[in-house]
Amino acid sequence: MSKTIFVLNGPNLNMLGKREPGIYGGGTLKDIENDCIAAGRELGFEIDFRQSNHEGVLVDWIHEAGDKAVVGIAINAGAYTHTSIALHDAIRAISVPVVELHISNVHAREEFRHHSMIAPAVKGVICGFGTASYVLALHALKSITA
Ligand code: CA2
Repeated sequence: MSKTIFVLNGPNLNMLGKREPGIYGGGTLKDIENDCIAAGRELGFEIDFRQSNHEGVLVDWIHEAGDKAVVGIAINAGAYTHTSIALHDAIRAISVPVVELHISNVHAREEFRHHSMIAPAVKGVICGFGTASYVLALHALKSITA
């Protein structure tokens, strides 16, 4: 039976590779998806990789993960990390383990990025390792799932 992981991406992450390479690196979201698929193959996970600029769509996908009994979620919620009670509540509403991740070290940036609305609802947080944060999040999910 395949073990599916949702890798969810929030607003503006579709812009990776086009702007701000000093903060987020020069790779595209497609490059990150390919890295996740390769890591998933090694870890025994099938990767379902998605991006949306819309908060409600992300909420729906979190609910979908709960309904489908997906093994885990790795989420880079982008700026919604810092604002979204809806994402916090959606994560709390499911029993699927969730790892929050960020490409940049949000704690070394502007103060408004220091607080995460979703951090209290997730298993753990990975940030600051560039796009490798995604692969590290998959390893974290491997370590906490059977
Ligand atoms: O470091 C991260 O992964 C972030 O989640 C990225 C978000 C930011 O709002 C969070 O504070 C930290 C931003 C998403 C990407 O934004 C871009 C903007 C312009 C060009 C490329 C990407």
